[in-house]
Amino acid sequence: MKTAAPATFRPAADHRIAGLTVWQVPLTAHTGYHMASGKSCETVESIVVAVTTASGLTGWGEVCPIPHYLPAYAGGVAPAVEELAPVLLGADPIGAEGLTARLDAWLPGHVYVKSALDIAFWDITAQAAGLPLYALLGGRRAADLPLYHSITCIDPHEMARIAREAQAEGIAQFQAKLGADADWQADVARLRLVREAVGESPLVYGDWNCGATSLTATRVGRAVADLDVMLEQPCATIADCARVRAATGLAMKLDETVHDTASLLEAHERGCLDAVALKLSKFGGLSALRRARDLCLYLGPMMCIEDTWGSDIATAAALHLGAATDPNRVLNVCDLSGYVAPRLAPDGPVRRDGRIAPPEGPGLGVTVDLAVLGDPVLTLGEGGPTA
Ligand code: 0XW
Ligand code: MG
Repeated sequence: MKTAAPATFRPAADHRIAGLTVWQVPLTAHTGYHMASGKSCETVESIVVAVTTASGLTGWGEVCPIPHYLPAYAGGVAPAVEELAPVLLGADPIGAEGLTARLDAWLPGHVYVKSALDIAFWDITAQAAGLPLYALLGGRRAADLPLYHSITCIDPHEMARIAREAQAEGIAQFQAKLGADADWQADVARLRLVREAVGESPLVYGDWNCGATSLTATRVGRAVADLDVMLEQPCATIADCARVRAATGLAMKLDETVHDTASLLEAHERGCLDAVALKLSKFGGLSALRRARDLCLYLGPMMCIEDTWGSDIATAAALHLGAATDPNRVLNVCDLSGYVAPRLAPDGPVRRDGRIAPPEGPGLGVTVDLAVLGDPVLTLGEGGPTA
């Protein structure tokens, strides 16, 4: 019997990449934001990428590296996009993962650059499907998501005041930055006063951003071992963080040192992965973060789904993945766009009663304000949207 040849599927539109545009936008924090080892994000450069298709779609991406924080810097994005142009122009972004894999083959590493591009590919894919991005990342699992509030490392009493203020707005998770003044007893006071300020039920944790030795972190941890607090990334290696966890008995969240499958597995094996920060630009975009999310569902840590810093595009991308993740396993998300000005998309989501929801339109669902972006630093192919 003769069977008919399978019909070749032809997409209704040509979604190949026709143009790329890159902007650099300074974001200024509403209040000072100090971390250990002199790191701060008063004003940092965010890189915005628009990927336009022959079919007329525009996919948006954003990466905002904090200086001295991770192996990433804002000035590296535009040259890397230019280096990747031969692979990008004319390529099919639909499905995102395939094209991001081709970028990895052409230019290994540079995951923070790929993060912005990969987010834009997902935005295009979901717009082409006419669906909000969360629908392609597993489907909506929660109406909205719990936020944490990050508290700059300053005078302990001031930090307690900020915690109370955020709590009055509905926040129930508090990240106290530690170690900025290299005074371990001040860090003890920070954890005690914030814990006391918000009462028994909320989650309180102290984040050293790699800035402590295992000795200092252990002294602080043992001095507050009577409290219900979690420690975040005290030291610069997973091994040292594991020693602090074992010596203090306090739950541990890892952030900077966990950025791929191997580091997730190592942290899990060393027993110091009670919680984890899954940041888009640390792993390499939504494709990589979706895989990390799935591995974490198996390994067991509670997940903070966010990015390093940024405005509405990075925030929306993380919220879509957060909303498509088992809510029992989402520790929290971050409204990065609420910490900084300007807003890239005035219609982007905002915190309400300590919670936030992803945008509802097709794709990322944010309307980027071109006037805020200024002049592009790079235009390739047919370029992109103009004001
Ligand atoms: C990356 N940060 C400095 C900004 C977010 O608010 C959280 C924080 C961290 O290191 O966890
Ligand atoms: Mg952290």
